Amino acid sequence: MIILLSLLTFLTHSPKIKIENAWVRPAGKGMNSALYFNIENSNTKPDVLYKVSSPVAELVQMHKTVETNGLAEMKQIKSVTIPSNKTIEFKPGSYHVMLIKLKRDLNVSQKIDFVFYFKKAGKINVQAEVKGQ
Ligand SMILES: [Cu+2]
Repeated sequence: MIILLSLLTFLTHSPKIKIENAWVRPAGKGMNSALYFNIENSNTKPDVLYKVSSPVAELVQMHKTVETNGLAEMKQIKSVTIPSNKTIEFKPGSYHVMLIKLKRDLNVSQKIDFVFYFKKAGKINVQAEVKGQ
């Protein structure tokens, strides 16, 4: 019975891709902001995040901050591969999702909706909280 129940639990919620600790920097309308989170892939195969969308910004891009000659620079990236059984962190100074030209103010403690697009897992809805640093 216990084995059967565990199996059912495993089959019904096998969240292969989990997005956790999603947060957004507060910023005013017309400004830019950034979204940070962790992606955990508990699949046996890698998956690829290739797009993030949100109704709050005119443009949403994936970026990576890289250091060239001691200067931090942001580069747009087309996709991020999440290896099997690994967690990738989107955090300040590294990968982030750039929210360009906000359509509204993002105030602390508001919840903002995003859609993440993965090659294998498909669309995943994510809610991120606006947090002061
Ligand atoms: Cu950026």
